[in-house]
Amino acid sequence: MQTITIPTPNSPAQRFSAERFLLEFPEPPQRFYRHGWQSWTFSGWIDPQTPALPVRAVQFRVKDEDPRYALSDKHTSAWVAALQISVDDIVLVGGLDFGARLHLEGNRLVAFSEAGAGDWLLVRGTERDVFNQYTQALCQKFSCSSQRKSPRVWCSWYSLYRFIKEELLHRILEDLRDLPFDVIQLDDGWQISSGDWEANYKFPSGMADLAARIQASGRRAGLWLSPFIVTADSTILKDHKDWLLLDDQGKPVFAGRNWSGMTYALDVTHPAVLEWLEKTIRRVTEWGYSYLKLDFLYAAALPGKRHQEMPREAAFRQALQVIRGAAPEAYLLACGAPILPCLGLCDGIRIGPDVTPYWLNKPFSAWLNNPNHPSTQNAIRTCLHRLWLKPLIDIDPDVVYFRSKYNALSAEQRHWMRDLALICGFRSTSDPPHWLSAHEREELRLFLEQEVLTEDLGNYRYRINGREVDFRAVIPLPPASNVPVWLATNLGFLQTGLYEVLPAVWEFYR
Ligand code: 9PG
Repeated sequence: MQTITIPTPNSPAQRFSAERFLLEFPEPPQRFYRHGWQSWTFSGWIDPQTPALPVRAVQFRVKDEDPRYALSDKHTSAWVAALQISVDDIVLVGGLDFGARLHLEGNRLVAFSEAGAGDWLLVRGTERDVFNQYTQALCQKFSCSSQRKSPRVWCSWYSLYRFIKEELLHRILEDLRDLPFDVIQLDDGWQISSGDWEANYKFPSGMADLAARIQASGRRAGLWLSPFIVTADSTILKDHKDWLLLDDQGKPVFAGRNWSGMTYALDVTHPAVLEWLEKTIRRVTEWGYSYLKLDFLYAAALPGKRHQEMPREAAFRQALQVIRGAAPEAYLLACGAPILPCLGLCDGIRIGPDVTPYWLNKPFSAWLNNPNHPSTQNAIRTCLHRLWLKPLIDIDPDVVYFRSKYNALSAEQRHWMRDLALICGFRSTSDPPHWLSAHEREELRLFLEQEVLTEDLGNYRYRINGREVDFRAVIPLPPASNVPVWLATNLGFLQTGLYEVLPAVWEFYR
């Protein structure tokens, strides 16, 4: 394997093409910056002395990590990694092409590409400087504009979850009328199944009717879809088994478990799948939806046997291109998405796991060793480590809670999330106005309306409109645990049920 000499401090950045190379450092780094594969995957500085421990529950590994490396005993990073030699002395190795990965093995950094030779950037300097240079190099490849302004979004997920229905949305639309949202976005729960993208019985007037009502209120209508996964109850799974991505044994590739149950990945290189994809996206845009939240996108890039053999992230990119072609004017928000292959095609991307109306789901996150799982602390931590993406694409840190009703977050925790959203410049909430007190509603209005000036003070501290915010207390990861997996899983689901599902069910049936 080719060994590359470590640049000396202050030497200019290097660009070269390689398929695999090694950097050998005199000693292991003080800290290692690991970048997660997709939106939800943990990103941040870690202590390289701690072992690389897998997520303890199999069912979450696929949804949260790049499964090819999920059981690796080496710290693995997707596309880019950075090593801290000493304070303010950082070496960054950044892949500029799809399929780039990095392994840390003690004092050795091995960089390689799954997709053959690709371009790399190697740079040494301060943290800010090396990440800026990487962002600039990506900007040249994928083009980025400074003229972007993220939309302000009301999203149905973090209050109603799958318990949405037409009347409830009509009411919320009415209650929101004097709040300055640009988009009203329906999340998961409107469709017949993942795969059958038509209105279910809870939307008897159809999806076009709702889009028309949203547009009549002066906003863009937004819709959630997970176009690359199908559930067991979908027509595709019954009638088009040949559309599925297959594993080495010829079985459908499991794409993780979500709120609809077990999901399977589509083979997006199959011409019939691409044709169906195009039709599906055209249909929803014809209904009047011009903001599409595309979720569970990683499924298209999972390892597997494809109709047309090509690197998995290239297959993903090609499918995303078909979506872009079918909805050229729409705002595309990627979620659960491999980060680099979205650049230049999507307008925005989620850069962390889901927020929750509590700080940490300890059983799921701490006990199962899964910092990728929904929890407000996990969301803030990973997002803070991905702010370098901002010049390239709108960065969505997920929604901000203003409500104290049905919410176990403290005021300080809610403020951290709000401040993160201001730093990202992507502002959204899921709070139904009738869950807010008069004061909370005014806070929401101010959040949506205010002009924001932020400054990075270093070490997780920021200045926002003259006010200093310190996120240092958010960053530490909980210690490893050996609570039995079955117990942690059940207690984790119990926490989700009590804090997330119960209020939504109550709202749905009352
Ligand atoms: C809709 C949601 C929302 C959300 C997305 C995505 O089963 N799970 O562990 C699980 C975790 C996260 C998740 C879904 C399922 O979230 O990030 O904004 O759109 O899907 O289902």
